[in-house]
Amino acid sequence: KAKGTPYTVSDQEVILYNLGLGAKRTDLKWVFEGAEDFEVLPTFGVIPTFNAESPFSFDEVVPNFNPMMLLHGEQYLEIKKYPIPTSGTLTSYPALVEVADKGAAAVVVTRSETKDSKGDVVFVNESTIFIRGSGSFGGPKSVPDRGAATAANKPPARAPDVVVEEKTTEDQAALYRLSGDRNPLHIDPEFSKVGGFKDPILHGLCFFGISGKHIYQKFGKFKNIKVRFAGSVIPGQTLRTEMWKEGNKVIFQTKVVETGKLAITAAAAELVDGSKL
Ligand code: HDC
Repeated sequence: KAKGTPYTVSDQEVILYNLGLGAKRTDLKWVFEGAEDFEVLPTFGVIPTFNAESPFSFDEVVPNFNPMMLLHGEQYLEIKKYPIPTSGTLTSYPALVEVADKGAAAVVVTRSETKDSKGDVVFVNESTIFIRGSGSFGGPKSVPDRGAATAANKPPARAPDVVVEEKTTEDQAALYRLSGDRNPLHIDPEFSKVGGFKDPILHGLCFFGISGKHIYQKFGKFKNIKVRFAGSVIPGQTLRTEMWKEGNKVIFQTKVVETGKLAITAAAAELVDGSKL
């Protein structure tokens, strides 16, 4: 049995994560440990496992692996238990699920459970990593259906029910990386250039978290959330989260206002209390 990697949460990790998702000094419940309703934004569920030791390395599972060609493709997060702990130890157990061959790229899916000190599962994560230039190895063309983690979540034809716009800051990635993702793609212009980007791009999990914050603000807690990263975001750009409430589910997509391009597609969150709004 895998050993698991412990991650210690304290108000420091909580506040840093919330700031990374654009919390303001006036959002006391997100930035002041003395606030009565102090809390971490729910997408924090991706952080403990992000900091966990991977049971494999990419060059063992795909050909021609180049870290500069790696992009985050999709993310699914399940939150099994509220409230999310703001202190204590959370242990993650990542495992390889699938490697698919998209011709020009490889897609690698991992799954991880994160447990609290009682041994209860608090978070389940499934991450899809898109590795350009690592395909054509004769692998399966697609990944099997995994329910909510792979759902298409097509938005309805009507105009969105709720829209939230938020401008990221030019320093958003510089701040977000301190929650554990030190990939140079998000900070080093030399690295991002080789990866095909004029400027360092924002972490997928940062704009996933900002959209998740918009859903949380408008609809309350969610049991799970899934996104596809369809386009990149440059720190400083404005995100527009468009949301449609369909029963217990909020289907959403996120656009970059300055370009009109989609950054998140095929996305949805299932609400804990679907009756809100
Ligand atoms: O969609 C394109 C794109 O640019 N997306 C945005 C990527 C991005 O900005 N991500 C966030 C930033 S990167 C990041 O945060 C990395 C982080 O630091 C590290 C995470 C690693 C953690 C490791 C711990 C586990 C792109 C380039 C992804 C795809 O575009 P195209 O090449 O044009 O692909 P397309 O021709 O449309 O489709 C080819 C096949 O691939 C499937 N696909 C497309 N987008 C996908 C995807 N699969 C998964 N995720 C995506 N985002 C398509 O469905 C298609 O497959 P099929 O032929 O079977 O239909």
